[in-house]
Amino acid sequence: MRLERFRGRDMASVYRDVCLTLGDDAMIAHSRVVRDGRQTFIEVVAVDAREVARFRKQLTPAAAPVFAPVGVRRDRPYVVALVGPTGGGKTLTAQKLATHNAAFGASRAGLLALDPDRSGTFERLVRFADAHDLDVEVVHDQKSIRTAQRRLAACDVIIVDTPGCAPRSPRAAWRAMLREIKPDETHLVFPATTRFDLATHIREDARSLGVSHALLTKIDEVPNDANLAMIASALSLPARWITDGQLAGTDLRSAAPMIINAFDVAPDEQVVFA
Ligand SMILES: Nc1nc2c(ncn2[C@@H]2O[C@H](COP(=O)(O)OP(=O)(O)OP(=O)(O)O)[C@@H](O)[C@H]2O)c(=O)[nH]1
Ligand SMILES: [Mg+2]
Repeated sequence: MRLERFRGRDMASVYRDVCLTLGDDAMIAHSRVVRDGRQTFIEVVAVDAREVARFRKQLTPAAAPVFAPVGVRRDRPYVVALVGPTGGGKTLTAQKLATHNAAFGASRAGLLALDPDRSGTFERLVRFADAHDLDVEVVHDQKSIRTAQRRLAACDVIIVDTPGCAPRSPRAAWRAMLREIKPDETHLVFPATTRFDLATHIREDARSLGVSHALLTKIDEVPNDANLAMIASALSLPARWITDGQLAGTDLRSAAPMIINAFDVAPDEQVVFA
């Protein structure tokens, strides 16, 4: 979804520009008063209303935690992979998805971690899996993937956790491992605390990983909904879940109501100093 930024001396003139460019029913995602030295001006970020409508349609059906008709056995587990920037919440979200009712209900979930660097960062995940009686595999190279998949074959769903992905290290070995796994869904795990203008950049990088969904984390850490709405629109990907806390057992929710609500209350006034 294309976000456009408008600036002017007063709200009336900025709004006129918005309507001329995006039409009368343009939606204002964000507005603020900017003080630059002695000058004060109004800045508005707006979106074409038709684009918002399209975006909402994309959100609502995708939000239902449906991955296969209940009770129908697939010939192989459904695979959901989590990728995204370092420290974004992938591992904690993997734990939540494996255990939270809002994710896969009573289905049997298994965990698969890709760790070609033998970083040991997935020990927490393994301890969590052991404590919750979940199947877990940590693979260090491509040739071990098949074996891990065989061991997890009795699961209904496999959640794949990956190392933090910095946009400038595209050749990381786990990317080839992920391609080999061919996930059914790949969620870009993206903290809502990130500046929204980085979202498009990170999404571009994630495109090569075949990202199909956005999964916004750390919603509990953002003071208002404007950034959430803007990140969601900048990523412009279907979303099933969001996370809003550090407790694996509780802090996972359906994305659609949160994000739609964020759009509805997004326009907020704030004063910043340029
Ligand atoms: N407040 C809050 N903290 C979260 C949320 N999700 C994750 N965190 C915290 O964010 C930090 C990083 O979480 P991880 O799950 O380790 O992130 P990661 O993406 O796996 O990190 P790397 O594997 O190092 O890239 C931890 O302190 C988590 O508790 C959330 O929804 N809300
Ligand atoms: Mg991790």
